[in-house]
Amino acid sequence: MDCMVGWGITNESKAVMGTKPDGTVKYNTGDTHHVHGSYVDGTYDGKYLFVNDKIHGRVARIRMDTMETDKITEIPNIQGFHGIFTDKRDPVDEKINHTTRVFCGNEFHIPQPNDGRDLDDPKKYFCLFTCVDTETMQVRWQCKVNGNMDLVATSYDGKLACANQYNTENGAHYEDTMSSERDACVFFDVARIEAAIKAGKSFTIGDSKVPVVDGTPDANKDPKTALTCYVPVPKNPHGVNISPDGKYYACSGKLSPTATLIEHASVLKWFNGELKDPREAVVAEPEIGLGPLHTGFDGRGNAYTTLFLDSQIVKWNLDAAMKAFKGDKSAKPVVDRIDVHYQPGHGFTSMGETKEADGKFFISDNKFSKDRLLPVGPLHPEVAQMIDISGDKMKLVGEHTTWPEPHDAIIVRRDRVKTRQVYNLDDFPNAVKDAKDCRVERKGNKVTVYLTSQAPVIGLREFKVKRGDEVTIILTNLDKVEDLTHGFAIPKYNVNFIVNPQETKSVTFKADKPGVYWCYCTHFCHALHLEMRSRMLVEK
Ligand code: RUQ
Ligand code: CUA
Ligand code: CA
Repeated sequence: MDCMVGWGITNESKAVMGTKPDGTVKYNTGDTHHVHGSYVDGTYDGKYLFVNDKIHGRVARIRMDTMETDKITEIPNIQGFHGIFTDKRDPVDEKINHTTRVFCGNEFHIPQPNDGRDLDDPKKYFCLFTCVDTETMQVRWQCKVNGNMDLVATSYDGKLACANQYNTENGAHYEDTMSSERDACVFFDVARIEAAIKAGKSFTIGDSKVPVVDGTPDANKDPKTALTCYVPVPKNPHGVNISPDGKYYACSGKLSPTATLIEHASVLKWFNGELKDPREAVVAEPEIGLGPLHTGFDGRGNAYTTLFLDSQIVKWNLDAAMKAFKGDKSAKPVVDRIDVHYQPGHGFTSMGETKEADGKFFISDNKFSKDRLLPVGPLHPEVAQMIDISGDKMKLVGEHTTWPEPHDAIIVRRDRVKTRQVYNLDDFPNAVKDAKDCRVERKGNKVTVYLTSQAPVIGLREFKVKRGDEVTIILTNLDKVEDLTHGFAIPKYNVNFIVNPQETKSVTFKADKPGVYWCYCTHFCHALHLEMRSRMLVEK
């Protein structure tokens, strides 16, 4: 719930969030981690952003023109939705050079269906990798895998999606999750999965109608028909990111001081039966420091990885790492290090997840601030730090506090962001288009109050309802001036939302308390902002 915008309060936001039969919002908690944009030709098209909700397994779509969430999809059969990434083109129809899928990695393995069966048998639990359609926001398919998935990455040719996995042991306790020396980065052959589903080689789980294919290692031993390929990576790896040239995936070791570089072309070769062992797709594994987590690229052949334990960003060169892997003792992969404050998690470069990586900036999202700021109580703000990576040496150039904990972000070049500043009145079927149309309409005990706001006036100076009425207020902001937002709050009725220029929003509530209630503007809009009010008169 966000009173600043009325998210979770207005009928429009409730429709996006989903409601329970009693009309209340289904979930009012969330746990977002990663955000990624939609693509055309390997770079951001400025249309959508997608963000995951780990706790409830939901994916939200944000319209980039208004920077508002317009759809939320709850994914069936999963718990703990961690990594998310959009595809970058269609693997089946190469002419479609834009995003139509968003891939969702599932972290917590559960019994399937999770209806009380197999509670004490974690070896029977499993995770699902999910594909959601970016336009309809319907779930297209799911793929059963071994292990717990962390981050998701996608290739520039649309052929592969992948996820790093830290619990290929399928352990239920942390010591079990660390029992093997290697886990994996699992690759999904998107076209093959979709062909298998078309051919009806799928099953369903519980009440869900989503087709599921089997992507477990045992069912995918023959490369020529395999839907998945598990490339071993040491140990409880964290993060997987693809280089802007589309050639390499970097997986961080987390519990190993290494990064693992996996070659895209080699993974494709494995799927074609030209490579015997997925291990042959690993082309470098440099030692880079302690607790490596996430990697950004500069488009000049260098990678920048966050080191959680060392509290550093390490810059390493891909070519040198590949030479060293082949045995060249003179090759030195690590070229620079810089301290950050402290314990970085995600790190990312400007436009670094597109073909247009510009090599200008890297941002380190740090998990601890410790002594960095004035003490403000037990809960410290965290810091994000900006590093200039344009030269040979990394330079810290900016720092700001953030809410705990800054998780992930992308840096998008500003010409890719084309927002609109004023809504279109016609986009809202329920708009009150003229202040003269303000009125109260009653049907039985259902009352609709049509209101407008135009600084400093709310369309009705007062309106009367009866105790027990179900009241819907529809409010259109008739101001056309950029940034001229009005708010609307009703004390004791838990109503507080804003309406932007030329926008319409509505709220519905029960008039259960008789008396006078001053409906007031919450957003400083005019010299007469404090005077911008109406009265709701509730008869007893
Ligand atoms: S991830 S802090 Cu799993 Cu976002 Cu790394
Ligand atoms: Cu309208 Cu303040
Ligand atoms: Ca493990």
